[in-house]
Amino acid sequence: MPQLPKRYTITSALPYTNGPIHIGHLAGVYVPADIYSRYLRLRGREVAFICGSDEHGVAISMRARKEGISPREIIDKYHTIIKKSFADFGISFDNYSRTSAEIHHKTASDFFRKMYDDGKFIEEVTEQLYDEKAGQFLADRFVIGTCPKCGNEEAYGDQCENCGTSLNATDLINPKSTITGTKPILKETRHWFLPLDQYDGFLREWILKGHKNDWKPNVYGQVKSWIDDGLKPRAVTRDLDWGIPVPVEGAEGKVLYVWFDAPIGYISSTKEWAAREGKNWEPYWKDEQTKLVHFIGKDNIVFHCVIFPSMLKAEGSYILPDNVPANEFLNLEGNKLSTSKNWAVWLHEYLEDFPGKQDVLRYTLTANAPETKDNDFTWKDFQARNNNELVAIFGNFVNRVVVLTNKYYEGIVPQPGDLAETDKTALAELKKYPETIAASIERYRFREALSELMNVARLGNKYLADEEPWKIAKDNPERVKAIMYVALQVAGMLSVLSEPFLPFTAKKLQQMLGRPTLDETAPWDAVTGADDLLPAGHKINKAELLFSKIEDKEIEKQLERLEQTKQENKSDNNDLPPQKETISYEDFAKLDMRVGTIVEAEKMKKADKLLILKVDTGLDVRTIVSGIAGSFKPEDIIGKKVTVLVNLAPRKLRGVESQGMILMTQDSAGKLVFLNPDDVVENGETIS
Ligand code: B3M
Ligand code: ZN
Repeated sequence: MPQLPKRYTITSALPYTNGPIHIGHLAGVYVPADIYSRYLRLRGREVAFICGSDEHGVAISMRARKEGISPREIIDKYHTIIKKSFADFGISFDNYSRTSAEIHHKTASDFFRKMYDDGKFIEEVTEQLYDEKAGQFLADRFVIGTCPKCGNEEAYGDQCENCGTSLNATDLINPKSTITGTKPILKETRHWFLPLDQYDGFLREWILKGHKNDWKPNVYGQVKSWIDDGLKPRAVTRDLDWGIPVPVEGAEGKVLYVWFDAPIGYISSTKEWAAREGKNWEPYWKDEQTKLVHFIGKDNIVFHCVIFPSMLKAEGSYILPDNVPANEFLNLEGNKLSTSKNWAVWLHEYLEDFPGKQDVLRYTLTANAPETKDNDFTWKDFQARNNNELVAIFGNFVNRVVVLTNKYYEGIVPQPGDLAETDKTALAELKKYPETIAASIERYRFREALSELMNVARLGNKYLADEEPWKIAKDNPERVKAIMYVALQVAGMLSVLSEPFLPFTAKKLQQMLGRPTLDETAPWDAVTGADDLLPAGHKINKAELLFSKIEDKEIEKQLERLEQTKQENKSDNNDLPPQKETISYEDFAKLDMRVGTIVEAEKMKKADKLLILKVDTGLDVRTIVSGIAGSFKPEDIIGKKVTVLVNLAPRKLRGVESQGMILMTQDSAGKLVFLNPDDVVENGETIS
């Protein structure tokens, strides 16, 4: 078993209280952080698992404007909903605070003040974007424009969510106010800047040299590219009326930048917890022996790996994170999750439709976690994972063991007598799992860890299927005792190892097995190598179902709901481009459009977006290169009827000549859709 530090501070990103929580949040941040924390507690470590609501910043002000209520009402509303969702899904925070709390205002103010007194900021009057119509400076989400790095036209004033680059509002090309839609002017204002350029050497030494091998490649790569691009001073104050006042004279009407105060929220939340528990918070943030780990989504990497560590370094008395295992994003049914488009599975709504099935969602989200690349959640996969894995493997095994033990021995674990080779092999294999799963968790590979957990259940299932105790119950009762004893040990192991992943199930299973409550300080270590997890003579309880089948109609209901969301988005989509200028009939008649069929399709090498198609146009079979690989897999579109513009001048794309264009439109979520006539139309028919 790997040796571990004695103490851990584990943080998970503080969610903005500008909406409820959906499956993307859970999969990317909170479930992995919870698995990690629960595992460490089972290993007897001192753990502070910390979170809270992020209640400042423009995200909140904007939501308040949208709902027509005050920021205070917004944060109270969503803080309550979010906190409840976390509790409902068994996210085992030691403390869930909020950045509007007094202790946070004080901690963040003091932090700023200490840096200020130590001369760590640059104070400067610069020109910033100003909305004359709203009478307000624009920063962060109050301004959008084109990202100078990747060309995304909807980059925010502090960050481009497309390429992850952290920006200053004045970097945006064609900035536009999101309050009034007008073009901002430049106006002078005084602010305090953190001179990140002065931390270049520190960051290179600490991350680029020190964490090259233990940080995830996606995190390391992003950080390296920012540092290599050259770090610039960054304003840590704002002209806004919502936030923590800048604790300096002459700063009236100014507040701390939300990304300055929010990460300090981890510290305030730890303080709040320690005060409540009668503990000292300081070792959790200041003792070099403590391991600090930040769980976040990939859009938060720069803040946790560059800005916050530079603040901690500047302040001088804090430890730095040991790791920042950021995840990629989860999509839903092929499209990006979106709060504003309501393209999401909201946790509070999920529980209405699937009461008591928290672990099924935790399981599916972990099995599909976007650990190394963006991943997709589909309802069909959710159903299959429940029915074919949780019900058919885990649940089925446990149920057989418990039912048979009750039937044969009135629930008493039998004395096994001599063990056969197969029994010894099974027990030996079983003993390896605590270590195997631990190794995966330690490396933040939660999908891998979960699949190893399922292998424990598979081992049990296969063992019972091979030994078939029910067939020899009458003729060979001694043999059956040994078999049932071994199977019970597997169930006992499952009841401990499943706890980080499936806490509700583990609890039920522990109750069913009548395990003496695991009062050992480190149950995970205790079960490793234990020969008698459930000793002979121990009494278990009656069987209870751990999982139940999810029917097709339940899944259809969810798919219908999403379909309805798509329709709604379509009907209130005001973003349609304006009509183009009028053309003559002659202009139109120049277009030669035909019905065709895709007969071959393959990916263009080294081009993510392009497919090389062979299309039967009725006139010929020709090559068309089409930028649709983001929406379709080649094998799915062979045989599809499409509309082709056949007289477009040929052009070469990546060396392949494209002889025409397939006409496309898109659905409300941006997924491409063919204009495909009914199959009754023959290839080559003209469109006019
Ligand atoms: N509230 C951003 C987000 O929800 C932010 C995280 C703060 S962590 C200190 O993406
Ligand atoms: Zn960008």
